[in-house]
This record gives sequence, structure tokens and C-alpha cells, in this order.
Amino acid sequence: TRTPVNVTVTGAAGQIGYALLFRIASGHLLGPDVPVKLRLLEIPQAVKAAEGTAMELDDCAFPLLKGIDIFDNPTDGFAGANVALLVGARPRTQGMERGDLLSANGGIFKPQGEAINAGAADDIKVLVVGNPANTNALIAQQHAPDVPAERFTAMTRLDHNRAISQLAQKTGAAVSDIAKLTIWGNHSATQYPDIFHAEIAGKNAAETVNDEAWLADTFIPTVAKRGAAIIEARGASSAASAANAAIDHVYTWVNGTKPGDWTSMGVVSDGSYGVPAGLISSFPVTCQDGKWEIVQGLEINEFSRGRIDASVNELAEERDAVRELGLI
Ligand code: NAX
Repeated sequence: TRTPVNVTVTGAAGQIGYALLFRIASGHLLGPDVPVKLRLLEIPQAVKAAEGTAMELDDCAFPLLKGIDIFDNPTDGFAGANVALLVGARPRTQGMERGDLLSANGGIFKPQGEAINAGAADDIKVLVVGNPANTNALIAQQHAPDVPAERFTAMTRLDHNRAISQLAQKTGAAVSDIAKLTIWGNHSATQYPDIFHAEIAGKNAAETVNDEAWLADTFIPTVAKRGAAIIEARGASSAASAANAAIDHVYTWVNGTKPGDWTSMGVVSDGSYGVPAGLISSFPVTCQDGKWEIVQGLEINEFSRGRIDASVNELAEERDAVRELGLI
């Protein structure tokens, strides 16, 4: 029998945590034959709530769940971690400037990066969900010099899934018929969902849709502003869909993309497609044997170029801001 995989989840007592932990424990993160041990990391005030969630996890009697430990400090929380899901973050509150938001998150992701560097397992894979996800991932990565940079990723899979769903609804296709969709750039309102290389049952999606006005005025803003629309409707931000995307992201990273398809992940740039090296930006990636690779050689038309550049510029600005604040 396999040794359990240690999965650390930060923000475990939050709403995404509540939707995420049960799916990890039931085998959806890594596969139906992979036992897991959960390490829940919370701030001291939320440890009691995390204990409540742990009681419910016990009450599910999940066959794959081999243990739950709860921590209130990153050093212990990341010790021996094979997979780390960094969900807990400092949300933007009213009147908060971008600098304040980045500083507050630097105070979380710097020590977490250091703790991962010091104590995580050699095969550690990190997914940052907490916003601003790309830049939080950059901060953590910069403080983990002994961990290969490619092990730090940021989540744009929710945006990817949202885009697939919108495209399926527009064309009447099944979601499972849609392939090669790409989210480029930052997980923010500037993100660019690209259907020019996407396929619907093997046919080019942009040609099938053949409606640039819909693309520019409906599809892109609907995907980019979906988070706000969910808050408006539900009175709370996306939680189950975000947890589902985190599951998808790690599952795909570990178990691979399907032949003839790719996914979207925020990964460290090697300079591909004009994205400055070192930025953590969303790209089309394939995964195999637990490693991701940026899809190369795609032709980028003018429509896409401007939108990719705008989102990447925003990432560069965020990086410059955290640099100025001394966070990286
Ligand atoms: P909640 O406020 O419900 O939960 C956050 C939890 O994190 C709280 O329990 C809090 O105590 C904990 N936390 C705070 N600082 C911590 C620290 N230093 N160490 C450990 N735990 C800490 O937020 P929730 O709705 O679960 O969202 C979590 C994050 O995901 C937010 O930053 C949110 O913006 C982000 N999202 C990212 C998405 C993405 O696609 N990348 C989509 C969904 C979501 O908006």
C-alpha cells in the first residue's frame, strides 16, 4: 500500500476550505487510490473552526484519509508537505489601497514561502488560490530559493472552467467537446480568455462562433467579471467552484493533460510569448509525469496580443510594487 501524501491546506476554516477538504479526503485531488494526510493551517483565532471541520471529516469515515493535523504556524503546517494549497489570504477591505493589500499578503506569503523552503518534502507542489494569487505565488516562490521555481503555481483554472462553460452555452456544445482554451495573464479583471486556438469537437472555436463583438463585449467580460457576478447573486464569493478548480488544477498537474488538449495555469514565465521571465502568469500548459510545460508556437493575433500585454503589464506592475515594498 502507498505511503499517504501530505496535503497542507491554508485557510482551512474558510469557505473555500470547507468545500475543498472533503473532496481531497475522498480522493478527487490525487486519485481514487492515493491515501492522504491533511495538514490544516489556520490563524490562531480560526483553529477552533478548523477543528470543527476536522470533526466532520472524521465523521465521513473516508477510506483514503489517514490523518488530520491542525496548525497555527507555517513552520509546522508545511513540514513534510507534498502538496500545498495556499487558500488563506488577506482580502481587500473597504478603503484599502493596493499597496496595503500587497503588504498584508506579503506578511502571509513571505513566511509561508520560507516555511516551505525549510521543511516541505522534496517533491512539493504549491498552488496559490488566495488573491492576488499570481503575485502571492511570486512572493512565496521568491522566499523559497531551494525549491525549483516551477513548483509554485497560481490558480486560473476557475477562469478556464468558466470560459469553457460560457463557450459551451453559446454554441450548444457539450463542455467535454471543448479543448485547448487558454487563460492568459493575471487572475484579475484583465485576464484574457482566448478561444482562437480552442476547438469545439475538433473545429476551431473562434471560426465556429464567428462573432468578434460577442467575444469582445460579452464572452471576455462575462468570464473576467464572473467572480463579482457570483458575489452579487449569492451574497458571498465563489467557494465550491473555486474549490473544484483547485482540485482540477492539482489533479491535472499530477496526472497529466489529455492528449490533444491543454489547460491554463499560472506558472513562472521563461519569456515565452513575450511575458517577462520570472513573472507568474497564466499560460496554456500541458502536464505529464507531474511536470508542466508551456505550449509553444501558437500564433498570437492582434486581438489577443493587446489583451495579453495589458494583463501581463498589470503583473509586472504588481511585481514592481512588491519589490518596492521590500516583499521580494
Ligand atoms: P474566507 O475568508 O472564507 O477564508 C479565508 C481563510 O483564510 C480564513 O479562515 C482565515 O482565517 C484564513 N487565513 C487568513 N490568513 C491566514 C494565514 N496567514 N494562514 C492560514 N490561514 C489564514 O475566504 P475564501 O472565500 O475561502 O477565499 C480564500 C481566498 O481565495 C481569497 O483570497 C479569495 O480572494 C481567493 N479566491 C481565489 C480564486 C481564484 O480563482 N484564484 C477564486 C475564488 C476566491 O475568490
